[in-house]
Amino acid sequence: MLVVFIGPPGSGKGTQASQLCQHLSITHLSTGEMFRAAIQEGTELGVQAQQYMDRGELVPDQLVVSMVADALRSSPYNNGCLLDGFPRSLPQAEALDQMLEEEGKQIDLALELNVDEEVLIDRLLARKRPDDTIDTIHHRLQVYREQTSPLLDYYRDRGQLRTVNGKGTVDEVHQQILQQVAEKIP
Ligand code: B4P
Repeated sequence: MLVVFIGPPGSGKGTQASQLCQHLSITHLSTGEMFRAAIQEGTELGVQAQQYMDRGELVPDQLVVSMVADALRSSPYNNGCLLDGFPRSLPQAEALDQMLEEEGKQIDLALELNVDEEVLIDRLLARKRPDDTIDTIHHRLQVYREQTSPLLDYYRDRGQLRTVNGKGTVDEVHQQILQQVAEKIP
């Protein structure tokens, strides 16, 4: 089972991905977490990624795609995998499809977490991560609208998209996600 989560910053991708992966016993692959780990470890990738993350920009596609390709090659995801925060642009989605195609696989479900911007801003300001300043948040929301939201049509056209209202409590959203997963992947 291969699932991708799409949603603006603060929509709860990380929160819900952890719960779903635990529930289904599948591998959780979060590009945001991978970059934060690289920054923590002070690797070359971390140094490069940090300048983009601090500005609320997407890390360049080439860096993200090669990091994900390495992770998919090395991580045992035979039971399935949830990609949390990847893809975030059309070139990333195309690169992912190509990687999977080479292994005779494809995405089973692209799940959109839909949340109003006012709610997102409140959540992100409460989280207090270094990249959660008000200016950066506004920029990240704009980047989402411009670069990531076209993915919704990309996956809709392929019949892979399902949308969940991400505004409820963590548990309410989790229940909706389980329902979508059960309908799409019986
Ligand atoms: P990510 O780590 O993916 O983080 P995010 O989009 O900011 O947050 P997420 O949606 O996971 O929200 P969360 O569950 O934490 O990305 C960080 C940065 O890395 C990006 O800006 C970018 O620079 C870079 N990056 C990552 N992937 C990339 C890619 N593929 N290409 C290029 N660049 C990339 O929830 C947020 C808060 O809300 C939490 O405090 C949580 O507790 C709370 N919350 C969650 N659900 C809630 C609910 N239902 N009710 C109330 N609060 C809730």
